[in-house]
Formats: sequence, structure tokens, C-alpha cells
Amino acid sequence: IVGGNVATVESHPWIAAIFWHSKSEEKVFRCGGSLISSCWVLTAAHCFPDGSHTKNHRYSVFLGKNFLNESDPIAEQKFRVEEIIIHEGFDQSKGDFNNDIGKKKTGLPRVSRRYDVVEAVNIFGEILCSPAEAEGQRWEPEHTCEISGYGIEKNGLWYMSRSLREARVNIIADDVCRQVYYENMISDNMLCAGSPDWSQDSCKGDSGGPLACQVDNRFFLFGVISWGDGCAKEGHPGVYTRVSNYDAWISEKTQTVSAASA
Ligand code: 4AZ
Repeated sequence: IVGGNVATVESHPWIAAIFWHSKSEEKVFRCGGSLISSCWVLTAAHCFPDGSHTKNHRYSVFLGKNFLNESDPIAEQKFRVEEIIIHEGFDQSKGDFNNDIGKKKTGLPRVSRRYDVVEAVNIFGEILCSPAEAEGQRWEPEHTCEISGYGIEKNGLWYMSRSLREARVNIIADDVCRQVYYENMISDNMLCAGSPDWSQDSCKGDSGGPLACQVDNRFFLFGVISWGDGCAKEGHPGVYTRVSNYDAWISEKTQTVSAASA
């Protein structure tokens, strides 16, 4: 996150941190994610390059993490990953990040190290609502939303943020984003958001994390942090996967898999 503030998991209780484990058990931070139900974390497909989504045992998911590289025995929970589902239409070879959406099932009953959780609800008992639940409420251009993550704080830095950070960005009208900012690179599956003075943005390492918008006192997951030309660059807003286009896909995948494994 560029230009935002330090945040705590109390105000972003659905934020997930996804790690990859090397063969030598080194733990490498990979991406952000959002807890969207008791067993599922939604993230970006491009977080799993080269078919690495089939190696689910190589990943772990943390909830409740305030500091990326420090463990917090009180707030954080660690989960194994049971399965990673990538959208069928995601084609990284084309480089356009269309359908940049994937889901991970966190391995539930077996997981919790410190808590006797039966459900992987985070300790706050809160999840992000899907846009489908917004009951006809559509986001409007200029609606202010929040992004959060552990990504780099400035373009070009090689190290992630030490702590969770948040920033505020406004939804940008589709035609403006398409015609003014990113000529024809924005598909219907994407939406753009930026801060009016271009000072706040998502950045490398924030991918997969939430663009969450508040409607009537509830937060809805409107976007998955996906890509952009640089970070906090004037005229180059962040681009997000438009989650509302995937409501059917999300419920199909979560239902099928849980039925199959029941
Ligand atoms: C990235 O590399 C990335 N400014 C994420 C978000 C944005 C740019 C790059 C948007 O993961």
C-alpha cells in the first residue's frame, strides 16, 4: 500500500496473508486475500504462477496478522490450504490479467494451531460480504472504498511492509478508465480505483487483497487487487478484478467442492 496508514486486523478482520513454503521450509509472503466465508479465501489467480496452484500443500494462509514477519499468538491463526481453484478463463500467457481471480479453501477442522476452531471464522467472526448480497446496491463512481495489504510502500522497494496498511481510493467510471487512463486494456471484468491526488494506491505484494466498499454500514468485497502501471502514479489508477461478475462462479465453486468433500 502506497500513501496509506498503518492498520490493524481489528478494522480489516477479513484480511488474509498467503505464504509459499520453499522445499527448505522457508516461508515467503506471496499475496493478500479476503475471507469470504468460513472456509474460503478469495485472492488473485496470478498469485499462483506456472500451475503452482496444484501444489496446495506448499501454501499457508494466515488470518489476524498485524505484522507480516512476526507471529502474534493472540490474534493470528494459521491455516493449511486444502485446495486452490483458479478461474477457467484466466490466461496468464496473454498477460492481460482477465479473470484474475482464484479461491483457496483453507483446510479447516485440522488446522488451527492454537484455537480449537471448528469453523475458520476469524477471531472477530466477521467476513466480507459478496457484492451479490448488496441487494441491488451498485457501487457508484466516486464511491470511496478501502484497500488493505502488506505490499510495498513505494514503487521500487524490494521489501514488503512490516505491518498491515490501509488506504482509501475512489471508484473510477469505466469509460473514463478505459478511454483516459488505460486505453482498451480494461475488460468488463476489471474496475479501476484511485485517490483523487494519486497519492494512495495498492502496490506489489497487495495483489489478491480486498477493495472493500461500505454500503449501509457493511463492507462488501467489490474488487480483488490485481494490477496497474506502477503505483500511485498520476493517471495510472489501480486495476481490480470486478468481483460482482464472479458471484455465480464463486457460489458454484464453493458449493460443489464442499458437497464433494462432505
Ligand atoms: C503488483 O505488482 C501490483 N497500483 C498490484 C497493484 C498495482 C500495481 C502492481 C496497482 O502486484
